[in-house]
Order: sequence, then C-alpha cells, then structure tokens
Amino acid sequence: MKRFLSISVFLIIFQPIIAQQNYVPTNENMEARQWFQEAKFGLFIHWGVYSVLGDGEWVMNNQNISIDDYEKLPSFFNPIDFDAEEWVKMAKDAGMKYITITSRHHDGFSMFDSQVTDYTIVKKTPYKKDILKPLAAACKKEGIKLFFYYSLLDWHDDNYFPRGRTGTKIPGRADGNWEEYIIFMKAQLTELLTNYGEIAGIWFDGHWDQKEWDGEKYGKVKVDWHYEEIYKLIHDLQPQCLIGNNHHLAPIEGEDFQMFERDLPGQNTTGWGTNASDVGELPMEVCETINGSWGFNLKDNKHKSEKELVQYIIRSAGYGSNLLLNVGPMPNGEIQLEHIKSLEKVGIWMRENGETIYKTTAGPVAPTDDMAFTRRGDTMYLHILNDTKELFFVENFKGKIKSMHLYKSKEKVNHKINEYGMFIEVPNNKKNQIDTIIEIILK
Ligand code: H79
Repeated sequence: MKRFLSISVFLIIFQPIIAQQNYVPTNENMEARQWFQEAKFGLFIHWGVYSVLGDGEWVMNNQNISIDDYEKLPSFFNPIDFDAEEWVKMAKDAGMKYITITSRHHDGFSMFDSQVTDYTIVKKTPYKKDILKPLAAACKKEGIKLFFYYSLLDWHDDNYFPRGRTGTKIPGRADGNWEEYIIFMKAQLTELLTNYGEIAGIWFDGHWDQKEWDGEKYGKVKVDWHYEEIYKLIHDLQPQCLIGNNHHLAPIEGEDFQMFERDLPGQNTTGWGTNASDVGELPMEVCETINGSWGFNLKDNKHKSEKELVQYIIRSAGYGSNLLLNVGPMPNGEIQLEHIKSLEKVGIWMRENGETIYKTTAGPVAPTDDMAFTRRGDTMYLHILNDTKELFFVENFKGKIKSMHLYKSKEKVNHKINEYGMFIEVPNNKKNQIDTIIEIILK
C-alpha cells in the first residue's frame, strides 16, 4: 500500500516539463550570471493600461471586466509626463543596477511596438509610442541593465486556450488555438530581443495559471509551454540573456536564474511559493513591492518604510539573493512621490553601506529574524537588524577570526566563540536603528 501510495504521489507530482535539452550556458551567459549575482538590487516596474484604473494589474480579473470594456482602456492611456531618463536615474540613485519592466502583463496588452498583434501601445493609445525604446536608450546611457517581464498567461487573446485557472469569469473570451499562441509568443520574444539592443534577461510569469491547484498544492500542468523551443530561441538570439521563470518550481533546464515572489528563498511564506527543497544552484532574485501592489493602486497606502526596504535588501543578500523592488508608475508616467522619496533614502543608505551588500555572497550562518550575514572573500559583514541585547549571540558560528570591529567607526568589538556559537558585545549606544554592521575579518 505504502509503495503504491508513493508511486501515485510520484506520478502526480512528477509532471515532465520538456525544457532546453542539455543546456550548456555560453561564456557570455556565465559572465552575465556572475554580474547578476553581484548586482544585488534592481527596480521592478509594473506599468500598463490597467494603471489608468488605479486598482492594480489584476483589475481585469478581479473586477471581471469584459474584453470589450477593457479594450476601451488603451484610449485613456496617455502618459504625457513619462520620462525614461528620470526613471533610470531614480533607479541608479537608489543603488539599483538593473530594471525589469512589464513588456506585456496578464491583460495581454503589449507596451511595445509589436507587428504580430494590434493590441499595442503604438496602435491603440493616444500616446502612440513604444515606451521600451526610450527606456532601453536611457538604460544604455546610464549603464543600467534592462530585463523584460513577459507574461505567459493572457486574459485577452483567444488563442490562450485552453484557458487557465484565472480570468475564467471575464466575459467575451472565445476558444482558440494553443499552438498559434506559442507562435505568437515566439514572434514577440524575437521582437523584444531584436529591436532593443542587448537585453539582460526575460522574466516569465503565469506558468502556474495552467497548473491544477487544490488550495494547498499544485497538480498537473495542462498545456505544453514549449519551453525547449522558447528558451533556445532566446539564447540563440542573445546568448547572455538570462532566463528566469516565476513558476515557483525548481529551476527547469535552460533557465539562468531563480526568482522568489514576495518571499525569501525557500521560506514559502505565501503558501504558493517555492519550497525549500526546490531552491537550486542558480543565481537568485527575491521580488517584492514598495507598497502592497505591483501595478498602480490609488488606495494602497501600505508604503514600506526606509527600514523595511533596507532590511529586505539585507535579508535577501543574506541568502545570497538579489532584491527586485517594484514600483507601479501612475498612468501619467510619473512615479508616486512617496516612492521617489523612499528610494532616495534607500539610495543614501546604499551609498554609505553598499560595500557590505554588492558583490557579496551568503554568509556562514543563514539569516534569522535578528540578523543576516554577507561575505566577500575573507571579510564578513554581520548585519544586526533588531535592537537586541548588548550581548548578541550568533548560534552555530564557526570560524577563525582575525579582527572584528564596527563597520562605520572601525571601533573594536569584543567577542567570544564557544562550542555553541559566538557572543558579541555591541554597546547600546553604538546600535543603529536600521542595521548595525559588524565587519569580521577571517584569518
Ligand atoms: O506580476 C506580479 C503579479 O501580477 C503576478 N506576479 C507578480 C510579479 C502574480 N500573479 N499572481 N500572483 C502574483 C500571486 C497569485 C497567486 C494565485 Fe494562485 C493565483 C493564487 C491563486 C491563483 C497560483 C495559482 C498560486 C496559487 C494558485
């Protein structure tokens, strides 16, 4: 019985996904991975015709807006205050090294000049211009790398059929042809990787729409995503282009990085995230948003504080991961003042302390609620994140220490290591509200 059970569990869980077979990343790709792993901080941008309604990027699904009604939205999208240079400079000043922007989200609307559909910013909005073009130019000028978010799921295109588990109550959807949909996506990806210069990566999302879900765990995938062809196409067009897919699974062959949505790697605090056992060996990226929404949400005032934002960068880095921090620009093309101000503060912190974040890897002990370690060669940085006791204890710490001091003032820090871990004396008046950094040089 037990054997039978484990075989059936195996059959349910093991759904083969055909991926890029025997994928060997090129040298350019390996270099790009290295760059990515060291970059540590990027800007995520969710911007689309949904921004007009100020109710997030899932508004079409959440309000069950019909295809006909939603198609009126592009005519209101006229971002006269959009200035790509400003966005890129804002990101750069915040200490970010790359930008990932929605080229097309689940509503199926292309924010770029695409020849394989009429449902684009150029053909359907009064703005009539491709926004990825000036963004790519500004990124190039400022030395910021550019990734494109690309939705696999589409609530608008009839060829996204069989339909997935979301968007089922949107009126006006018709049956179509899945293979045509794959051809369409490949044509759009070809455009994205041909018309905008060097693209640092493609960020796929929506895979989970075609997976069965019983409220606790995923089941079968209903469709063939043709990942083998799609991933190969991307790497053939631009070998350095990093592929990531927000499928919440272990990496699939052909992918170059692994992302964790609103979650530190392996924690699965959302319940539908990536399990600890599915954390692979690829460079990692945590994504989270600056308030509570991805796309612009007029009523969302859950703006994260400077402390929350900076500590999320530190915690991500403590796992060896990047943080991709999201803003949802307004329909006029501006970013909310609250968010600009927060990013300025983060930028100041990064200028002062970035040495303890950039180009680091995870430290010797996994992060806890109270601390995170980062490391570069023989130098380790212990980030104390909460106002703890004067005698701070790091469990399971092993290692031979040459010297230990406060990162800022270089004052010596007393410590003691025994079989249980390390005790560190941090005087109360030396603590910092956001992060008390202790630099540890190993022997
Ligand atoms: O683009 C942003 C969101 O619009 C998109 N990903 C980020 C980066 C996103 N889509 N969904 N989610 C985030 C979370 C929603 C998950 C759920 Fe489900 C969809 C819960 C129930 C349906 C997937 C399927 C997880 C469980 C079952």
